[in-house]
Amino acid sequence: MTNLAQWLADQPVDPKLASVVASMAAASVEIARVLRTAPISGQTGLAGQTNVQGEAQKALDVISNDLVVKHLERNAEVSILVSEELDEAVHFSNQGAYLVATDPLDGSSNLDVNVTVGTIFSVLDATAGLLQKGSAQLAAGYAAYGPATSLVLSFGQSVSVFTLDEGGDWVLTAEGLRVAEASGEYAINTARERFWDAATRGYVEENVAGETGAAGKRYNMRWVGSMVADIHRILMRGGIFLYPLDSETAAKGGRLRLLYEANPMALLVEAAGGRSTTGHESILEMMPTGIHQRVPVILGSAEEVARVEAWYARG
Ligand code: AHM
Ligand code: MG
Repeated sequence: MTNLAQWLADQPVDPKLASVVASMAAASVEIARVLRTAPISGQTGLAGQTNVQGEAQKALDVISNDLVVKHLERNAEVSILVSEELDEAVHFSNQGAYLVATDPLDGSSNLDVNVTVGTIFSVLDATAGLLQKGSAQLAAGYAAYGPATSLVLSFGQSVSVFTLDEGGDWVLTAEGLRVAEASGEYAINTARERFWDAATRGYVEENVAGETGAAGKRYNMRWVGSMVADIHRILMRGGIFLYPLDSETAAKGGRLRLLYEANPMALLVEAAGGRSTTGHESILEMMPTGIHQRVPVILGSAEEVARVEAWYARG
C-alpha cells in the first residue's frame, strides 16, 4: 500500500509543489471529518452571509474555507489564495512560489441531503499573477466526500486516486486513470432546457432519441448537482458533463467558475485522455479577466465532446 506522502516523494516534481498538494489533502481530511458528523454538531444550514457572487453561504462553506486557509497559511510555499468564498485574493505573509485557487466545498446545496460534495483546487505559479490560463496549472485535484472519501490528483501528466482510510491517511487506490473515449452517459441540468442554445438542444435531442436518432445509440442521463460527483463518475467510467452558456447565464459568462472549478477539472479530465471545451474554445486556453470569472463547461469522453463541438461548429 502506498500512501500520499510516499507517492508525492516519488513524483518528478518540485517537493515544494508537492507540499502544496499535501496541504490541500490535509485540509480535505479535516473537512471530511467535519462533514461526517455535521448534523450531530449542528454545523448545518446557512451561515447568514452571502459570498461575492451573491450566493448564500452555508455554515460548512465557511468552515471548509477556514480549514483551507489554516492549512495553506502554515505552508511557507504558498503566498496567494483565491477562494470561491473570499471576495479578494488573500496574500499570505509567506513569500512562497505558489498560488492556490479553490472551491473549498463545491455542491454545497447537496449538504442537507447527504449527497457527495467536494473540495476542488488548482495550483499555479504565484509569480505569474492572479490571472493565468488553465494550461499554466502546475497541479490540480479534488476531494470527493462520498461513500468513500476520494482524492484525485494530477500534475498534468496522469491522474491518480487516493482513498481516505480510517486512520486519516490517503492510500493510493488507482493510477493512470483514463476517461473512456466513448460513453452513453451525459450530465446536464435538463430543467434549464428553455434557456439552451441550438447546439445544446441539438446534442441532447440526439441523445434522447437514442438508437433511433443520429447518434445511433441509447443514452442515459445522470445529474448529481455536485460537479465533483459528476466529474468523478466521468473519470471512473466515462461520460460527458455540460454546464453550457445559456440565455440565463449568458450575461455572467456561464454558471461555473473558471479558476477553481472549470480549470482544475479540465486539467484532470485532459490528463486522463478526455477533452474539455467551452463549446468554442479550449477551457484551458481561456485567459481569465477576473478571479471569480464564470465560463461555459463541457468536458468528458473525447467522442462526446467532439459531438458537442460539431453542433457548435454548425453555428
Ligand atoms: P457551488 O460552487 O455554489 O456549489 O455551485 C456549483 C455547482 C456544481 O457543483 C454543480 O455542477 C452546479 O453548481 C449545479 O448547478 P444547478 O443547481 O444549476 O444544477
Ligand atoms: Mg462550486
